[in-house]
Amino acid sequence: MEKSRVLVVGGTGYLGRRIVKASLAQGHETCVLMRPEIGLDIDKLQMLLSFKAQGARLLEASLDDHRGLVAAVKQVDVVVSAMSGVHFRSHNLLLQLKLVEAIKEAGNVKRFLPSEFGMNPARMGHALEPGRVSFDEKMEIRKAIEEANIPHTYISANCFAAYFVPNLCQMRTLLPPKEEVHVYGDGNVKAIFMDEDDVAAYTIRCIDDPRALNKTIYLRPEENILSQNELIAKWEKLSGKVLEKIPIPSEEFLASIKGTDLANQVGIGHYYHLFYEGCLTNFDIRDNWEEEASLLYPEIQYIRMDEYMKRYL
Ligand code: NDP
Ligand code: GEC
Repeated sequence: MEKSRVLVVGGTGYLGRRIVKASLAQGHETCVLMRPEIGLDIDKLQMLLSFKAQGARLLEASLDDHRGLVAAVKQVDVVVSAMSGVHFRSHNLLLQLKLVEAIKEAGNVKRFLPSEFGMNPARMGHALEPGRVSFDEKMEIRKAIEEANIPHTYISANCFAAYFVPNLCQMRTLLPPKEEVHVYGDGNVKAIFMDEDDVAAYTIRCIDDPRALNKTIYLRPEENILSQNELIAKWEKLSGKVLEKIPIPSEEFLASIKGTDLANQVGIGHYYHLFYEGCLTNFDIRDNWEEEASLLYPEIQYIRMDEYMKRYL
């Protein structure tokens, strides 16, 4: 199949850099937005230069420069945004409205993938304050996309492994617990965990697939649908150590939202929906505007979570 020209926005970010890598690896002509706001961020600049060395083209424009953005967008067929949506990082999802405006005016873009890559915001209408703002903002971007009739794909990527797996779903750390682990409720609620490079690989597979046009694509590979207890058991087996399990009843967990900082309040809300409510797995994918990526792309060999954890041993 003929390859697409892809523009990645947010390309130096945690997910964005992996999307750039996947786009190059899958043979697409890959452009990365270089924002003049880069200033003295020497690491960001070096990363952009390394993309260029790997064959990407750097297109310079600020999100505040409408004409520059339109000119950049006109050079590609597909735009993938991986702008930040994490509260303890920079977090600027609504800036994507400027991107939508530019794509609308340019009129040539065959597919836009906004920054989603988590829970499906369309299923989070009941989400707790203050964490719900990120879902509300993602829905606001969807509304702008759909009102402008921009062809799109929404990627529901579930839990990025590095945020949830090595720490066995503990908050405020990314490292494996050494003695004890706090368990949400009975620990048996199923969530879904994804290697971040696999998120990027599935995302890029979707960009020119008519089956993903104007659809939500869930990344839900069978073997990565796991409960917290199952993750803990995998780590105990790998490490050869047994951890003490400390259950947290849901009321106690929810009460801990009081008196903590905003980023942590957001986190507590998200974890409540994920690990008590089961918001990633308490529904079937059967509506015809939704598809599952590992069924669409069985040739992608996704990383299993015991394999993922080995690097933390
Ligand atoms: P990052 O925090 O790494 O930021 C990505 C990029 O956003 C940055 O590199 C930068 O782009 C851009 N950006 C940040 N601030 C600004 C600003 N003020 N103006 C313009 N651009 C800005 O993002 P993540 O990779 O963590 O998140 C990407 C998506 O993935 C989000 O939608 C998030 O919700 C989701 N996510 C999902 C998780 C999960 O477990 N499912 C976990 C983490 C994130 P540039 O490269 O141009 O400088
Ligand atoms: C699974 O879906 C999502 C996950 C999503 O739709 C949006 C954001 C996320 C996560 O990215 C990192 C954040 C956020 C939810 O919880 C993560 C987090 C991890 C928040 C607070 C923490 O203390 C934390 O410690 C690892």
